[in-house]
Amino acid sequence: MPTTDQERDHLQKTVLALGFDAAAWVGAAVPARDIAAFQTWLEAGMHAGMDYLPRSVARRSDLGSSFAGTKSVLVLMVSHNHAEPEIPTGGTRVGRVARYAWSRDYHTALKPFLEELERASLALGVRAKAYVDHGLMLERSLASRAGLGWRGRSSQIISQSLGALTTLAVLLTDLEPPESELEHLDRCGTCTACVKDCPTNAITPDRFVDARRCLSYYTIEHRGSIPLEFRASLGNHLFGCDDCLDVCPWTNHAGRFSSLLTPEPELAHPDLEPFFTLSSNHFEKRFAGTAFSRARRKGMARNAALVLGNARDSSFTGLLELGLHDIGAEVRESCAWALGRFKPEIRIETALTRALQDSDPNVVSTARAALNGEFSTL
Ligand code: B12
Repeated sequence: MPTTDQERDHLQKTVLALGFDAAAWVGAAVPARDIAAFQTWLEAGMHAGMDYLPRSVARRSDLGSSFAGTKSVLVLMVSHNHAEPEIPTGGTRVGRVARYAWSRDYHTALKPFLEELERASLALGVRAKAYVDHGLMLERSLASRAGLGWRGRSSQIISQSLGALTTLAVLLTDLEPPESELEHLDRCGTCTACVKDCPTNAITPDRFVDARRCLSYYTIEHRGSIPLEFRASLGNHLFGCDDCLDVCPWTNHAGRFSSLLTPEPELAHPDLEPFFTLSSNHFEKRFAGTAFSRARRKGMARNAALVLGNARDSSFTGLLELGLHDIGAEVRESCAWALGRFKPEIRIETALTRALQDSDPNVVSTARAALNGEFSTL
């Protein structure tokens, strides 16, 4: 009969053999400190419009509610610190995409490997269930207590060897937990690079990210228009934001690792035009299994409009004029804002004047402000 130590060791080796970049064990008990931190964040309203989060406190505080009988967790880490794929030729490719989204959606890409791990557990007589993000748990709390890294000022788990650009997954098991926990030492020191580099000052002094100010939140999770105050700071961020992770010195120290995720040029440097021209159905088909499907067609077109407005290249105005006829009010409104960033030309003024007849009052007020030159100096 193998001992629990041997079983844990075997599964940890299986994970690395499958291609994950790091893995470590931790007990299933969630510390009161971390539940309290989560609640403080929620009570301050920092979850913005992610209403599913406050509803999940009880589930996140007890791993047994996700998988009955959980005693220990194998926390897995995968690097997405990939080399940048080449920009494909043709199209309008001026938007920046967060690196985790350069590959097929990690939720689906990692699934077969996680299923293999579940089978390997079963073969040992260990009951186990794997999750990546979908399980309701405080994944960063598990990762730092497992010793995979520390929670940096950006609130991201930073690994000394892999850096800050990583994805987490977990395997919940009924194996006895390791006797001691070795929470990783904080190695941020006096560095505040991420705090200073955040384009919207979303990182608070007590190491929370306020989603109400975070570009990652706005470009991925938020529905409807993006608040005016963040649009110029959005720059060329089309989907997600890695600014606080790119600037982290530990990212620069990290080597490139074997990865289960493969970047694709068309995801790293997408053509923005299809976001305006595809129907929602065609968008869903074309981008199925990618992270973009989370923002949906309207969210991607909204983000693209703001990126084009910030780029201020007159060859993009045709797409923005097209977007003024979009079925999504947030897309039309964002296009009106974006056109207001350009030098006033007759064609743009005519298009914006027509938008004054829009059925949506936000589109009308943004078109009016654009015609008044309110966005040209931002
Ligand atoms: C909601 C969410 C978001 C929100 C809010 C982000 C945030 N910082 O809270 C938004 C949409 C903004 C977001 C953005 C991103 N996200 Co996100 N997100 C999540 C999600 C679903 C929940 C996070 C959460 O509970 N936040 C609430 C805060 C309070 O919790 P926390 O930061 O995790 O901290 C807990 C513990 O670390 C612990 N703790 C331990 N020590 C200490 C010390 C102190 C002082 C405190 C306060 C707490 C604390 O207590 C906290 C509460 O339990 C997780 C997946 C999951 N199920 O956990 C992914 C997750 C955190 N995201 C992830 C990623 C990759 C990103 C992005 C990089 C994507 C991108 N490129 O655009 C950005 C990074 C932005 C950033 N700097 O955080 C990864 C992080 C991997 C890693 N290595 O850390 C996760 C784990 C998903 C995954 N499975 O890989 N995300």
